[in-house]
Amino acid sequence: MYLKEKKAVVDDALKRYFAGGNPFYNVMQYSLEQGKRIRPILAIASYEASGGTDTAGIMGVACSLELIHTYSLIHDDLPSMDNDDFRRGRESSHKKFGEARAILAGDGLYAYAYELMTAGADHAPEKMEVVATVSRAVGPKGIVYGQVLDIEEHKELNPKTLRLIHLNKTAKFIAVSIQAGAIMARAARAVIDTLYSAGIFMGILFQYTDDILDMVGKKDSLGKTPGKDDKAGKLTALRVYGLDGARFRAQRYAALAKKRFLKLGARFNVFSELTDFILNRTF
Ligand code: GRG
Repeated sequence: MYLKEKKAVVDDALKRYFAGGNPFYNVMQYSLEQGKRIRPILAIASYEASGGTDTAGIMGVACSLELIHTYSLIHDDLPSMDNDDFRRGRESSHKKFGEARAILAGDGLYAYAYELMTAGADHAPEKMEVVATVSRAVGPKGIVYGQVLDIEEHKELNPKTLRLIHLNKTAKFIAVSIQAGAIMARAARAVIDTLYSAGIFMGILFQYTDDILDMVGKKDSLGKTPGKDDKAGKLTALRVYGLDGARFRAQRYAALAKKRFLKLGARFNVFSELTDFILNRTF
């Protein structure tokens, strides 16, 4: 219910940000449709749990996270990367519009994200901190590094390398999505720091369930092609720990995240529910 309600708010805001643009906005918007909106919802949840009352005022920051995430999915699907023709339940961007436009759609989303993140004269220091935090998590110390490791061939099933991939490809961005809301609400530094460490565990959990769903998920509910990681010989939690081992470790990461969220008090209870959602998700 919470997720459905917040997803509707994010979807409405995204529509507004893409209304009245030039025709290329439609190409970018195509790939934005159908996502779960986890990252903006995490930002809104932490903003509200941290006492923020102007949710409409931080929608640019929240939605910017979805734009960055979607850019990374478009580029990940390209023939030179994961080469997947199916994403979010429909043809991926390069399949629908051709490779050149897909690359540009990703570039456009990435740049437009920072326009949305910084729009307006209010909360300038907080926005500056969000820009610094998010760009660090999605650049060469985060997602880009995770993707570089991900496309390498890993003959050795090394748990340390697996953790490094999960941390950089997925967890840092999830953690800073949570932090972004708290920064915008001017939460205390200790709260922002605790949210980061809880978010890292939640993010690793997120990638564990992604790896598990690649093995046991269904194409229709996932909206992407299952079994691809295994076929491509990717270093996944399943290859390192097996299905039961990966499930066991996913539960452990969920418990580690929840322990930290609980420390923040009842206002943050929604994060325990979100952690359980991620643990039990089927899409
Ligand atoms: C191209 C620089 C660059 C990076 C690509 C996003 C990515 C890195 C790879 C895609 C594959 C993958 C497993 C990424 C980890 C993050 C992740 C689990 C993405 C899927 O996110 P969801 O489940 O997707 O939130 P929706 O479609 O619901 O938004």
